[in-house]
Amino acid sequence: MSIKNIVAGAAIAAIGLGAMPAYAKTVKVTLHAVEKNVQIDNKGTEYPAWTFGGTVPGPVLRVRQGDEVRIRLVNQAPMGHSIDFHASEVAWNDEMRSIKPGESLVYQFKAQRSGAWMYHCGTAPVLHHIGNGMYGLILLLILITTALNLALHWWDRKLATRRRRE
Ligand SMILES: [Cu+2]
Repeated sequence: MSIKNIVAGAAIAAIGLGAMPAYAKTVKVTLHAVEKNVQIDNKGTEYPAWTFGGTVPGPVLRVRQGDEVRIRLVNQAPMGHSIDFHASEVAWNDEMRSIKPGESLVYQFKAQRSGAWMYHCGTAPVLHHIGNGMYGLILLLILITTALNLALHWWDRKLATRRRRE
């Protein structure tokens, strides 16, 4: 990594920190449970996946310690689904219960335990739902790791731009 990249990353992180709103906030995300064919190799092979938001894994969610997290799950699939957030401290079989096709439910918790946590569909059989694609990552960040996260986000975007040009 060159000095130019390090300086650019630090500058972007500093700008990001300066632009942050008040420390704790409410984070609202809507995820759609959908069945979708996803490509699983570079030859165009597709697999009929069960997804959060049409991708496997689901989207990376970034919240900060102290935030109130409200995830609205909209079930557009033909079977029951749910979300189990390992970052939360609520009962998976109550607040994170399964919902039927066509239903929606808000999963809500206060982000208190920093770390990188898995989220996944918790509907039985759980391993079948995870294995078919219903899992993702939620980053629960304390302030110092937020700066690191911004730098990583900048790096991700830079790599994505490079891939598009290739
Ligand atoms: Cu599921």
